[in-house]
Amino acid sequence: MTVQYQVRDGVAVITLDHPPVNGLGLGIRIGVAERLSQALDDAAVKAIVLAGAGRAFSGGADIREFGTPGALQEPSLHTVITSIEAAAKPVVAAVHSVAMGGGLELALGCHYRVAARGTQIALPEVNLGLLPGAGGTQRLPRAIGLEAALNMIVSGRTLKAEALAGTRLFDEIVEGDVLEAAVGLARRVANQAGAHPRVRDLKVEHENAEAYLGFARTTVAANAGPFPAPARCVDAVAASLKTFEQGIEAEREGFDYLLGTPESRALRHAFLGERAASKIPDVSADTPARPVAKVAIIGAGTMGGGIVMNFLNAGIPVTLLEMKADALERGVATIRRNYENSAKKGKLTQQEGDARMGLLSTTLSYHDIRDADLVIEAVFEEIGVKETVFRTLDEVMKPGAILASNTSTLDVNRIASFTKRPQDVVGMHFFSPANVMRLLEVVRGEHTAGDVLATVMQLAKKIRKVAVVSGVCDGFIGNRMLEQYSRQAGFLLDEGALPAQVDRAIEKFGFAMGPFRMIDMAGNDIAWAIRKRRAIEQPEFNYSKSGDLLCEMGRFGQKAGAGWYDYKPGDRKAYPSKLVNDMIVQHSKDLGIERRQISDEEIVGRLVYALVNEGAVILEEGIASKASDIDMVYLNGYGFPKFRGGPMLYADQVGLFNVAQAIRRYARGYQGHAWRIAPSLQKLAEAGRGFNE
Ligand code: T1G
Repeated sequence: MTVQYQVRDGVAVITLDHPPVNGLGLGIRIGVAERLSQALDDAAVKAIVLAGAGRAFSGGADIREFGTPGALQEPSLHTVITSIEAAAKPVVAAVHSVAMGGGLELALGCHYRVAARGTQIALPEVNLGLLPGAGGTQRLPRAIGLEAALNMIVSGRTLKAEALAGTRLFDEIVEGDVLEAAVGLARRVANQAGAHPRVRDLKVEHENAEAYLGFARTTVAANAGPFPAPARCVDAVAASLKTFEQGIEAEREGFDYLLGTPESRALRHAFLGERAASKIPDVSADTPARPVAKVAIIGAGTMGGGIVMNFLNAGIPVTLLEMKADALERGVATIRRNYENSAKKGKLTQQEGDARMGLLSTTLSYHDIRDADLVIEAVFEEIGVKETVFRTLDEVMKPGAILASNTSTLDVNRIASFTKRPQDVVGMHFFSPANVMRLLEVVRGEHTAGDVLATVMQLAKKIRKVAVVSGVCDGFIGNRMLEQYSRQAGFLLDEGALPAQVDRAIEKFGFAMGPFRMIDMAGNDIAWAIRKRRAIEQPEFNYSKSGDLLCEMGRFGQKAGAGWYDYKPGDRKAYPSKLVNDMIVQHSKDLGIERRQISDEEIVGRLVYALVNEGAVILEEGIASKASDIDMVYLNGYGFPKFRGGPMLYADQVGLFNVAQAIRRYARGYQGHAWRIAPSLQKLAEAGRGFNE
C-alpha cells in the first residue's frame, strides 16, 4: 500500500499504488496527504500531477474498510480532497482505466483533469446502498450539470470519459499517454497567475430545478423498492443548488445515515461476497488455469441450450452434441429464437446475434468434440445415463480436457468414478434458465484437481456467473437448504396455513416467489420423486403428506394446468384453489391436528431459519467454505431478497441469539424433530457473534 512520489522538471507526480484498484483506504489517504504537503513545501515544485498505477486511477473508497475504525480515521477522503483544492500550486489529475466513487471525487478536487479515452467514469455508490460521500454530489453537478449528474449518481451508471467531453469535468481527453499529457498541462499552468480553477466555485444552473427535482423524486420513489439510497441521492444533489458548504453538510448527513442502514450492509456484503466466492481456501490464487478455447455441451434440451448461450455470449466457440438429429435441431432453433427475441427487445443487434450463432457448431458424434478443452453434459438426470456419457468421454476426450456435469442431484464422486481421470471431473450446476440465472454451483469431487477448480472459477467470471464452490452432498448448497425450507412450508399447511398465505408472507419478506408458486412452476412431480427417494434413503427425513396427495390428484403444477393453485390457459397467474385448500384442511383433520392461526412472522421465521440452520450445518461439514458463499447462492439462484444480503447475513442482522431462541421454540412444536439446532449456530449465539463476522 504505497503512494509513489517523483519530481520531473518541477512537476511532482504523486502516484496511487495500492493494487488491485487503488482503493482509498486510510494508508493511501495518509500517503496522498503527506506527498501533497511535501510537494507544496518543495520550492522546486511548480505543479503537481495525481496519477494511479496499475489497472485503475482509483476504484474509490476501500469497500473492505467500511465498518472498521480505519474508515472513520482522518485524513478522511473529504479532508484530502479539500487540501488538494486549497493547494497554492496547480494539481492535475491524470485519469485512466477506472475513476469511480471516491476516485472520481478525488479527481474532481483537482484543479485540472486529463482523462484517457475509454476511462470508465462512475459514482456507483448507490449500488452499495450509499451516496457519493466525498463531495461528488456537490462537485459533479457543478462540472456536468444538474440533470447529467443526478442521472449518474442515482443510477450508478458507468460512462466512458469521452461521453462527458465538452463539460467542465475534463480539460483534455487524450488517446495516448495520459500521464505525459497531464504533466504537459501541469507545466503550462504552473506559472499561471491568480487562483487555480476549483469545481466548487462553479454554479449549478437549471432553468426549472424545482420541477425537475420533483419529477426525479417521483420517479425514484416509484423504482427504488426497499432501498433508501436513491432518494437520499436526490436530496444530496438537490442541495448542490445551495452554497457549497450547505451542500456538503447535506451530503454528509445522507452518507452517514445510509452507511448505517442494513440495506447498505447487505449490498456491500453482496459486492465483496461475489468476489470472495472465487477464492478457494486450499487452491492458491496463482494456480495456473488450463486454457479453454473450445467448449462442448452434450444435450440440446432446455438446460443444454441455456448453457451453450453463456459461452456464445462470451465469444467462446461451442460444439453442441446430441444423440438425435431432431432434438439437435430443436435445441439450435431455440437458441436462435432467444437471440432473435433479444434483438427485437434491443438487448443486442441482429449482427451480434448472428455472430454468436456463428460460434456454434453441432454434431451427433462424440468424435467431433474430442479436442474440446471443456465438455459439460446436460443429459437426463439419471445415473445410468451419466455413466454412459462419462465412460464415453473418458475414451474420447483429449488428455487434460475438463469433464463437467450439470447434475443437480447426483453424486459427482460417483460420476467421476466412471472415468480413469477423476481429477478432471467437476460439477457445474447451472440454474434454469441457464443463460439468465447468475449462479453457478461448482461441485468439487474428492479428486477434482486444484487447477480444474481455478479454471472453472475464472471461466465463470468470463461468462458472467457468480460461481460458488460446493462439496459433494445431496443437493449441494442451495437445494439441500431448500429441502428444509420446503419441509417447513408443508408442515405449516398441516398446522393451519394455506399456500397463498405462506407465499404472501415470504414474498412480503422479499422473496421473488413463495415456495408453492415456485414448486408449481418447477413441477410438483419433481419434488414428489425426491420425497419418494428420500423416504427409502432417509425415512426420518419426513415431509407433510399434502404434497403427495396433491400429486396423486395429478396436480403437477403450471405444466399440468393445476397445482397448489389453479391456472387458466395462457395465464401464468396463480389462483388459490378451493379444491386444494379443502384437501389441506381435510388432511389436518385426518392427522387429528386442530388447525390454528399462524402469523406471518412465524411463517417467515420457520422458512428462513430452516435455511439458516441447514446453512450452518453445511459450513460445519465444509460443504461450503464461508457463510458469504451461502449468501451468494441464495441471492443469485433462489430469489432471496438482495436488500437483506442472504440468509446468513440476515440471521446476523436479526442476531443469532434471537435465531437460536426461535429455533428452540419451533423444536417444541409440530414435527419439532426437524429442528436440530446446528452446534455452530448455538456456539456463535452464545458468543454474541455472527456467521459473517
Ligand atoms: N474497494 C476495495 N476493493 C475493491 C474496490 C473498492 N472500491 N473495487 C474493486 N475492488 C476489488 C475487488 O473486490 C476485487 O478484489 C478486485 O478489486 C477486482 O475487482 C467516499 C464511499 C473497479 C470496475 O463501487 O465496480 O467510493 O477479488 O473483480 O471486473 O464516495 O471492481 O481481486 O481480491 O470487480 O475489473 C465506490 C466498485 C466505493 C467501485 C473493477 N466504488 N468496484 O472491475 O474487477 S464507495 C465502487 C467496481 C466510495 C466515496 C464512496 C469494480 C471495478 P479481489 P473486480 P473488475
